[in-house]
Amino acid sequence: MNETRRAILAALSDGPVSGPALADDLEISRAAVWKHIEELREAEFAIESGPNGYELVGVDAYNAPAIEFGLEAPFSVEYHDTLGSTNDRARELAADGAADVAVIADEQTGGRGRLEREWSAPSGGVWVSIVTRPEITPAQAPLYTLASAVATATVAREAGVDAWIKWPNDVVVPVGDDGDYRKLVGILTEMEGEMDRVDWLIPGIGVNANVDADGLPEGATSIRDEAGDVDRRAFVQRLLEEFDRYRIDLDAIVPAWRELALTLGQRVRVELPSGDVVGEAVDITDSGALEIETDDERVTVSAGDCEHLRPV
Ligand code: BT5
Repeated sequence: MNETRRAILAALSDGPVSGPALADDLEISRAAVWKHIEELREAEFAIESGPNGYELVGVDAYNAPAIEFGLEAPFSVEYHDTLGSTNDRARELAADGAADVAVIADEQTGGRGRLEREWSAPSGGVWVSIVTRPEITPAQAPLYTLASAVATATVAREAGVDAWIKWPNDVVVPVGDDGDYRKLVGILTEMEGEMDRVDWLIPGIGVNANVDADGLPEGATSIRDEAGDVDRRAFVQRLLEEFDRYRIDLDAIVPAWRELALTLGQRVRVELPSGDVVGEAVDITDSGALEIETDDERVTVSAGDCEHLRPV
């Protein structure tokens, strides 16, 4: 956002301020203040003119200036009403050298899951991809996926949803006690780097927020269906704040993940190119790999599709 408009918002966040006072503080003309206020109103900041000056009465919008305003994490926001895939756009920005940008869309027309699968992303969801340039090794990259899952599950719980994590990258809502679930969130992490260093890493997080689960693929649920609509601006702000908190404290990720894990203690089947591994999920390692106790041995798997099975 333009620095002057940011400064005006900062001033208004403490209560009403008169036009002349703003002009004095920011060393601009009163006409310029008026012009910036008009532009903020166009960006859907509800600014009223009262006896004490301009007053910010609400932020209803879901767009870049609104999400950046009051965001307590160091990300800039690029917002689109519609986009093919936020991950594709984030990759373009990463290739141009960008860092710490959250690409957010109201709707995606070509949302992607893992392994070229489709991700359904109608208007009303929270579809966000975060361009990061972390100082980690590629082996640590799965931690960023776990951090995204922890952040999203935490914020979904704040919204009143009984959210849990299914290893490695889904946030789900349990159905019954047998490990069955509906999928609320999918995460697609993409990266580029060399053997010993990550160049960029993009967690792409898709939350079925204010959408009807009926219109989504079978087995999906949404925040609307579980707990009613959320304020998407506040939701995505909290998500970015929680993600930021964990990426600067990598040691905190796995313990937090364990607390939220639906998978631990479950009988699971993980599909690997070398064949399926079936057994009880007993733990995850410091780098986020799943440890499975099969009939014969303990196997560590670092990636793959994981299915929860009914207990035997
Ligand atoms: C994922 O893949 O779960 C990762 C999804 C990542 C989506 C985000 S949205 C923001 C960013 N931009 C993108 O283009 N992508 C990311 P996977 O584990 O492969 O699961 C995909 C499967 O989930 C599909 O084959 C469907 O069965 C199912 N699915 C598709 N859309 C869904 C939805 N909205 N909710 C629940 N399940 C869905």
